[in-house]
Amino acid sequence: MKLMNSLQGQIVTLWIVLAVVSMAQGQQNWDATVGGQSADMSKQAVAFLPDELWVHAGDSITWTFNSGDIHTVTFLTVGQIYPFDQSNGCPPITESGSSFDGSSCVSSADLTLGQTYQVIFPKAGNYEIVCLVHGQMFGVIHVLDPTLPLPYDQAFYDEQAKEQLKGLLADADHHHHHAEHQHSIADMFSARVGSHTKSVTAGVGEIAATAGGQQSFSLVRFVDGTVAIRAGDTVEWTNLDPEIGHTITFGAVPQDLFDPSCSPNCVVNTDPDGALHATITNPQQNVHSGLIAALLQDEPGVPQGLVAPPTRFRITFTTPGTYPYVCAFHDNLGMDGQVIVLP
Ligand SMILES: [Cu+2]
Repeated sequence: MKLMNSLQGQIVTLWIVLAVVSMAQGQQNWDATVGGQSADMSKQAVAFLPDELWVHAGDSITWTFNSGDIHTVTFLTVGQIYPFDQSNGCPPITESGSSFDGSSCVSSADLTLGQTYQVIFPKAGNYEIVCLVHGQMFGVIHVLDPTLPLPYDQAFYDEQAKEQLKGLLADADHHHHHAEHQHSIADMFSARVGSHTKSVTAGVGEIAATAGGQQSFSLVRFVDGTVAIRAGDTVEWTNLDPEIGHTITFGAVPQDLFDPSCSPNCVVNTDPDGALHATITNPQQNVHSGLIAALLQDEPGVPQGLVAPPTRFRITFTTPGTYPYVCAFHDNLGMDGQVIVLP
């Protein structure tokens, strides 16, 4: 009996020691990552990696950004409208080390390769993490009372982040097939409307679901982006990425990246099927498509929208010459191409 008591006493003491240790660990910092990419930056993982973590109230998470493409770490309040752009997002941007307890939003700026952002979670709750640049990129942070056990440790999350990144970037081959398939459909369609049209895929992507949110893969390239045509022919660019918008930009990059523009002495018209269409008469003209994006999915409770932004951009070239172009959003990742107009 006495032995039992002493044993029980030791167990209780051990339990208290463990509890104190785990409470002390309750003020722990966790590490997670945002985005990832291949060496040439063409393949982008548009994701929080991992996108679901369990931490204790009082803990913090430090996110390290791992891609040339920009992202944000943002926690909006329940009922807050997801903004159209960063500038009316969570104003103003909150500094790294801010606390989020659900009562007011916190958000990093647009961050890129090597930058970090930390958030402290003082209050238990389940909080969605979003990126204000990419609407289909989100996850969840479960903040538990410090007396409750946590299911995973840092080593688990490190491994999971690595696996998820590998999985997303490995989708690349599949996506190339996808692009070629679409390409041939576009050519068939073009053949019916006129044989003088060339198609270029302006980005390809795919969204993957996880239990905690969504992650996606993007090929940030003009697929077969260098084309040779005859004067008078038309090139058509189509975005096949459900996550990332692109531009097709010849000449000077304008201030306003989201709207189409053309100068001097040219206009961007809208074709009957909703595609934008410009005519370039010389290599000195500046032609900008504005945002070209795959149509967004409908969401329950959200009003039916216009069929916008445009999915396709067409340019008819009337004059022989060499016409280099870029995506004004992703020039830094090497997203460019060239149109060679033969007589
Ligand atoms: Cu782009």
